[in-house]
Amino acid sequence: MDRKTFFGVMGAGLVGVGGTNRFAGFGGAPRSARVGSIARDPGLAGSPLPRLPEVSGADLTLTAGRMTARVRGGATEVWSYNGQFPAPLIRLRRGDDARIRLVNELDEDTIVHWHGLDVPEQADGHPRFAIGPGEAYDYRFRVADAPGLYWYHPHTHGRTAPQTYMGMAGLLVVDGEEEAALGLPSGEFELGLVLQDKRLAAGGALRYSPEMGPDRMFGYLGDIGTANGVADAQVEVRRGAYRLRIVNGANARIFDLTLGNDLPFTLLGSDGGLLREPVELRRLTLATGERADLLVDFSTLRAGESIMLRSAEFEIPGMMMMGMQGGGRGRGPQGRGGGMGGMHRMNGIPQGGAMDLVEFVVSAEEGPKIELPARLDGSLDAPADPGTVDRTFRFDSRMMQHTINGRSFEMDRIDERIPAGRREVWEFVNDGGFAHPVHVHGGQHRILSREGGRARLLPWERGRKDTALLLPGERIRMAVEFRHTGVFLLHCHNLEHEDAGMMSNFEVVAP
Ligand SMILES: [Cu+2]
Repeated sequence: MDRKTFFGVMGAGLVGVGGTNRFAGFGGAPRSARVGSIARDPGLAGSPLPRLPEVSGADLTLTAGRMTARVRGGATEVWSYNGQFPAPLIRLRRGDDARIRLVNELDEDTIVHWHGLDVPEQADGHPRFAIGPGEAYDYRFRVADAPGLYWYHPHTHGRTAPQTYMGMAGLLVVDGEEEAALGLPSGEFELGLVLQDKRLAAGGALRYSPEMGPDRMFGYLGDIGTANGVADAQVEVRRGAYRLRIVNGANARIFDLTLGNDLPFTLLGSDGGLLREPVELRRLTLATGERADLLVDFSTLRAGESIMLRSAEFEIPGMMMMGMQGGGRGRGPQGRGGGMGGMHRMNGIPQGGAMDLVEFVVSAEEGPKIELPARLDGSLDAPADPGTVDRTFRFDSRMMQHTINGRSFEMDRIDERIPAGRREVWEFVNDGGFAHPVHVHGGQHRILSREGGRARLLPWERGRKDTALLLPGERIRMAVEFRHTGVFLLHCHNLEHEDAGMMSNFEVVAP
């Protein structure tokens, strides 16, 4: 059954896909024949990809506020930082003392989380530190993390999804000498990309209006892909090597990234810096919160050729699906295996639907040639696996509830206590029908194993990780260790799940 048929026959029902064991979607060969390259006139149709404005975090003020921008079509209100949309890329150097002041000019509470950085409790952006309108919060931390791609976004309890969706999502790059020695593409040949999906109202207004049914269960899925805040993004590239530094900053959308013409790309790094060695790929799954550091060589292409970075179609076996044909509650066949009772119309392109993200148009000019070394980060060893489990966390979504070990988040409840400096193995289990990208605060961790579902680690999961995609039926073990004492968070990075309470406090205590 091909995908179109699949969605077509779902009607309004909610049905498990457990019988389908085909898994070409993730990490396999692209199935869509429509991915291709076409010769075209540069500069037609699309919107220029905005280059991210860059600032240094050594002494920085970030002011959260509303502004007007253009995503596609007319002007729309967006929320961002420092009056810049897309939000600025913050550059730090390993060893820097970061001094960042957050000023809140929104008319609701907010707080910023530095996603992936190993920072003290006071600098982690826990929602209990959220500040009100007109207030400021000072972050001070020593940059201890490996050079790599991190990001920042709000962590306001119950409001992380709308704030991030409205534009408050920025890249954070940690630079360092060990990485500079590799001679990777930089300057105009280093492109930061914040990938998201959006729904636009008539006239191009950005809209965040989740409905109780599908939006609450699947998360807020959009109709269009955006890169650095714009739809139909298009960028001219020279015939040479580019470094693409990508975050999936979407609320709920999982991207299965491919390049047109099945052009291969090289994976350099993932969440917490470079991999041990480069890996050539044609497809890479990036769940919300995850990052990918890619090298793409456009030198094999002809001037005028156009290559689309897009999310290819994929299926998630065992995932609950809702049809697009519903149209109202209580009509159509009752779903099998659904726990939702009523019928809902699917909003946005379903999870796994194809989506264009950025079009690269190749110019006649030559770009840099890069000889990659066999080793990128030689200090990154395979993590030791004791074969044990210290703690188990069950992620479950049913009846409009999203829980970890059966409980919803409470601001003042500590669910686990962990001694600082002790290496533990945490197990994440998904017995339900929804995808959960699991994010652990407190720095970088290592994924040890995956059982069930995809039943293996993917190439982009072999480096330092702070976010791990847990699909239905999967069981992931992750080695964690915390340096700073205090209260930190474990949560689902589907932002609607997170806001609904799929989040847990753990306290790191002195050993
Ligand atoms: Cu989730």
